[in-house]
Amino acid sequence: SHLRARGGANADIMAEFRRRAREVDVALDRLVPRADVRPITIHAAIRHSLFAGGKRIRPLLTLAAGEALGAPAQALMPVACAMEMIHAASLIHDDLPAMDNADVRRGRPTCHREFGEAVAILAGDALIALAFHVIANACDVLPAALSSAQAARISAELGRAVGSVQGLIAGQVIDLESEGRAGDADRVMFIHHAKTSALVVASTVAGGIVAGVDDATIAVLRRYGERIGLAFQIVDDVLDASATAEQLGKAVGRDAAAGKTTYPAIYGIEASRAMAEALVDDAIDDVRSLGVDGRWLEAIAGFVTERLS
Ligand code: GRG
Repeated sequence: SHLRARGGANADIMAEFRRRAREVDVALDRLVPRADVRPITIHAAIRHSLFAGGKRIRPLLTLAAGEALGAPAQALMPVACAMEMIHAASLIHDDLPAMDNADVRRGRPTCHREFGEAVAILAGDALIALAFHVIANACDVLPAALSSAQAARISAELGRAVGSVQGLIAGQVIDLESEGRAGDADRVMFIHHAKTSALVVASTVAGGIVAGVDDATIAVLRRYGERIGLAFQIVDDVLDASATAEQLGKAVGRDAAAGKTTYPAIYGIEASRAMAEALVDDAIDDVRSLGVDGRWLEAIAGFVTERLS
């Protein structure tokens, strides 16, 4: 497809993603308490969820943006890891009985199924705190690679992505309040923006902040992140609706998705798919407008719609 030609994920790139994801795993392993340190339960719970086979998209975005723009590697990796810690915390809490009440995530028992609800809540809390610790600590131990002003800006971005009126938590609340109801286009857009794009944007922008780029470049990274974050969520919805449509033997995805607050429910499967592809194309144009070697940012954008083909 045209996406493939424009930087979609080929086998080499996928192998490189996996290699970089393993580097993130090694760094994360050093940044969280060991599983044999007391109290063992909480550290085992943190590790259970942090090392459960996540794709590491958010830290990869930080690395890709930072490297394209010349950020020092020692400062980039801890900042990238902080993004994954917040992501892991959000998934632990999302799975809790009070929210999605999920028993399984990534083919394994959810944190609370394995360690109990209290420990799962605390594991999420600890990961949120550790994320901000890791950013502050990076500038404390590596002031030449990350200034206190840069650490403050990254913390401000990340804190906003989680707690602001357009952050993860606000998105989750609107999503919970929408359950079982058909939402309008604005509501779907808001939920996707807040639940997915906010942290994708923060992860991408953080790479730019570590690189010390100007505000105009940060704005391009922000737009890129918003586009691929939204595309990512639309692709998820499309795959969901397509699977349901297939099960029901229905040709029209809109029926399969009816009554849900998703893109396919509102626009149908084909139009949703086209929207995701257009968003990815525009995100790739954003990267090209930076005038640097942005091949990894382009590849990650291509990867978002790869699952559709
Ligand atoms: C504790 C930070 C925090 C937030 C609390 C629970 C909650 C508020 C928000 C939930 C937000 C949520 C579940 C967003 C969905 C994010 C999303 C797109 C998950 C799937 O991401 P992938 O595909 O997952 O990157 P992997 O498994 O690859 O890591």
